[in-house]
Order: sequence, then structure tokens, then C-alpha cells
Amino acid sequence: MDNKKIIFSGVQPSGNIHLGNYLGAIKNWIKLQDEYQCLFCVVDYHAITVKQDPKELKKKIIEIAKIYLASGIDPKKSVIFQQSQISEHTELTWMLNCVSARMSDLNKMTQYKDKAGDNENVSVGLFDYPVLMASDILLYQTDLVPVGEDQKQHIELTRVLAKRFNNEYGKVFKIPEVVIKKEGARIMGLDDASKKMSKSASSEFNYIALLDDSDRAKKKIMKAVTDSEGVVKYDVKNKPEVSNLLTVYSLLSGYSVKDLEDKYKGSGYGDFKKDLAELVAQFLISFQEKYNNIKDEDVEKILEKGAKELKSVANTTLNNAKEKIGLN
Ligand code: AQP
Repeated sequence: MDNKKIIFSGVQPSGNIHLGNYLGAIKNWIKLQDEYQCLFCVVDYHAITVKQDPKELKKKIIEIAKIYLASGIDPKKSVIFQQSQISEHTELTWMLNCVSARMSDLNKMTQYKDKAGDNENVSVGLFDYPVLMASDILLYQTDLVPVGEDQKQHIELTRVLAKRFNNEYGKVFKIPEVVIKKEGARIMGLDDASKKMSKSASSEFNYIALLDDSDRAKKKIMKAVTDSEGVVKYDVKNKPEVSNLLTVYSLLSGYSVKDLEDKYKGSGYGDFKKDLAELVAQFLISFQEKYNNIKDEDVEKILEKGAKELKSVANTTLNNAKEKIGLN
């Protein structure tokens, strides 16, 4: 790795990767590749915090890496790798679990509360997942972590754990900063704009998957919930559904929200939705053309190369941390 600042981010190979993942995270990574040394991880250990079908999981790991490539991540500039190929991620997690993380920290994590609800029969891994995420970031002396809004609390926890460790044992970890782009930071569900668009949503009408058939995607946009006012206006508080659609439209088209409000002034939601449906369909057709041209064997080679490149970096940080706490 060269002397550029380090960027780390990742996506879990679970469920259907959707426009929220793309607009809130992956799309923003593309521009960072020239200025920073970017590390993009397929975070498969995170995916197994909930039950996965082994065959499906294998397919999803390749799928995510392909989605990175089809989105414009260039393996000549950035490192793409699979988390479980570098055992240091789980080793550091155990150390942080013991010497830095507290139950009181993890009890505050809202994502855990959202996912577990009242169910006590969830995995310990689901509860501990923010510590694994901290390890992912800290192993590579990361400077910046570009994510969607939902991950902000986890990056704050990462900073707390790193500082606590450094203060007690001496400096091992760089303290990372979170980067959240305002536009698209939280794309909401198409069927319920009070919750984020989510891979694990119970209805497929919640999200547009990047691998959705374009006609299916059009149908989902046409069925997206709106209010009954018929005014295309950005107002998150009073018109969350229409504001969400405007955000998606603006980010995919490059038009500003203001331009779109002007374009659809006085025309109700019909034309607005039809045009957005067509835009989404065209985006998916072009994305999937790139996706389908990427061979699985090439992806496997890229992941192998990425793991080889990063293993020694991760190992240096891990050994440094071990040494400090008296394990070497
Ligand atoms: N709705 C969203 N809007 C903007 N950004 C989002 N991200 C996720 N949902 C939205 C961002 O996508 C990146 C990868 O997410 P992840 O794979 O770590 O899983 P997640 O954050 O738990 O996302 P999902 O899709 O909602 O999955 P489930 O349903 O499994 O919880 C992150 O940068 C995230 O911020």
C-alpha cells in the first residue's frame, strides 16, 4: 500500500443489494479511488450473524464483489477482498471484546435493537457485530469510513474502542473519521418511508434490488407509497415518501431536486412516477449489462489477490496489539 490516506468500507453478502446500498455507499466510493488507498471488503462474517444458506452465501460473496466492479470500483486502484480470508479480523474482535468493549456500549446500539426487537433467541454475533466492524476498520489504520447514515453509531463506537485501547496500552490504532454524504445517506423504504430501505425487509416492494428485472423495478416504483396531495415537493417532514422518490430521482439523473420540483409543478404524481420508473429501469439495464460481463473466475482471482495484499498489513496491527496486551 502506498502513502495515501486509507479508506475502508464494505457490504454484507446477504439479501438483495439495493438502491439504498448503492446510493448511500457504493456510488460514493467510486470518486474516492484516485485520491485515497481504498479497501473495499465483502464482509461475509457480518452476514452470518443471521442464518444463511451455505450455497447461497457462496454465491452472494461473488455477487457483491461483482457489484463493486460493475459499479466502477477499479481493482487496479482499489483493493477488493473477502473478510473471512483474513483471520486477523476475528482475532482482533476477540481482543477488543475483552479489553475495550463493554456491554454498556453495545447495549446502546440501535441497529441491534431494530434487528433483534424482543427476540432473545438471536445470535451473540448479532449483538457483537459492531466490535467486528471496529476490527475491520482498525486493522488497516483506516483514516476515513464512507457509509450510509445507519452506520454512524458503529463508527462512533469504533473510535471509542480505539481510543480506550490506545489510552490503556499505548498507541496501536489510528482513530478513523466517518464520512456520510448528505444526499442519499438514508434512502427510505418504497412501501414505508418511516424506515430505511433494507435488504431484510419483509416485502420486496420495500426496495429496488440492483439485480431486479427492469420491468419488476418499474412496477415497484409505480406502486411506491405517496401522499394524496399530488404535489411534487421536497419536504421530508410532511412528505417523506415523495421526498424519498425525489432523492432517488436526483441522484440517478444528476438533476437537482429543485429542477425536478419545477419540472413536475402542477402535474400530479403520474408523470413523475412514470419518468422515475423509466430512469430506474434504464439504470438497472446498463448496470446489469456490466455485471453480466464479469466472469466469476476473474472475481475469484481479484479476491485472492486482495487478501494476499492485505494479510501482512492486518497481521502487523494485530501483532502490535497482542504485544501491547502481553500476548506475544
Ligand atoms: N437505506 C439505506 N440508505 C443509504 N445507505 C444505506 N446502507 C444500507 N441501507 C441504506 C449503506 O449500505 C452499506 C452496506 O450496508 P450493509 O451491507 O452493511 O448492511 P446494512 O447497513 O444493515 O444494510 P441493509 O441493506 O439495511 O441490510 P439489512 O437489511 O441486512 O440490515 C452501508 O454503508 C450502509 O450504511
